[in-house]
Amino acid sequence: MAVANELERKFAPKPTVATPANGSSVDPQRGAEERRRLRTMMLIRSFEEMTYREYTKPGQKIGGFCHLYSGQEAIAVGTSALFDKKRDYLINGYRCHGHSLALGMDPRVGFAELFGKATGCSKGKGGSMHFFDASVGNNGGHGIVGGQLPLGAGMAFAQWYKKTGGVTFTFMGDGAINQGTHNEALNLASLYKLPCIFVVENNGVAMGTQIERHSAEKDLAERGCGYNMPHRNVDGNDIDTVIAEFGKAVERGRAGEGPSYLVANTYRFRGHSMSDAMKYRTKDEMEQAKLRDPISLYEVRLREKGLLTEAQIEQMQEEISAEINSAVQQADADPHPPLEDRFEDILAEKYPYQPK
Ligand SMILES: Cc1ncc(C[n+]2csc(CCOP(=O)(O)OP(=O)(O)O)c2C)c(N)n1
Repeated sequence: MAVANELERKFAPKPTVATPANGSSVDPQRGAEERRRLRTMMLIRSFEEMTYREYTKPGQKIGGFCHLYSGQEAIAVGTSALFDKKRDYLINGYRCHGHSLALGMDPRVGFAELFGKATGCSKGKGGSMHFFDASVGNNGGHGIVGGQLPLGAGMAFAQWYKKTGGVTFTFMGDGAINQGTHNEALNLASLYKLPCIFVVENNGVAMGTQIERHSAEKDLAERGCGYNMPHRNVDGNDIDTVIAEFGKAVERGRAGEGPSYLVANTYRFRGHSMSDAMKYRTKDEMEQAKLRDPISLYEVRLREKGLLTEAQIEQMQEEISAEINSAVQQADADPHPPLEDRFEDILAEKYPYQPK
């Protein structure tokens, strides 16, 4: 199956170094973790590109809004390298497929959610914007821009109150920082020294509105000023930088020193949602962005370090293609939720709400 391979290859620059032609000269254990990270980024890309195909083909089986993460993978996978599933939390906007896969969601479960099937992560009732898996601390995607920020601060409050040592990654887009919730959440999180890591995934546009047209301050890390917490820009296309910089924020949070504000600068290769002709972009801008594709950058780096061979990358691509194809087929064959369950899981049954 060539689709996923082609799409991955499309963005990949030719490696600039001579690399071993097969796995014989590479110790299979050396670099295993790095190759796993690369593989997860590739898996996310393939999942998203397959989602694009499924959404746009005749007889479309995916309904509702759908926002793809292609181009931003290093941020989610870098986060997952630091994430402790037993005590950390993650909360997100609606561009949430990549983070869920990075935390280990089975692609079949993801496609089932997109297809509205009972086996989906939200039993097929949430769709693209509501990928959740509370069992690993994934508190999901949220459709209201900026709505997740106070929730993230609240979850970090619970971690602080219960002294769990956990941290909460609260993701948002660059557009979300203009919401009032941004001010409220950052202020309280810092005032109470909550273990909240605010991550702005700055892909340069809020829908089609460039930063220059939506933020009075162009350096978005500066938007963290005034909250008495570390605030900095991070290269969001470089997974090693993401891990190093986010890692400092994790340490700070776990040590009870309070929140951090990180602006991960990146680019999205697809439109905002599925009906976006991207007229706000030039061809030149897109070409330049592809040169900094996070997957290609990491692939080249691993090759240069002798941690990856041509044979290994080809094997990964083949495995991922098979995995994604099989996930789509299985999800497609899965059942829809029974009609009588249509009002289940929609509203809290009990009022006032009784926590278990
Ligand atoms: C409160 C609210 N206002 C408007 C919208 C419509 N809307 C959906 S996405 C979006 C742009 C957000 O862009 P950004 O925060 O940069 O996130 P990205 O899509 O780049 O991940 C807008 C305005 C919404 N969902 N919620």
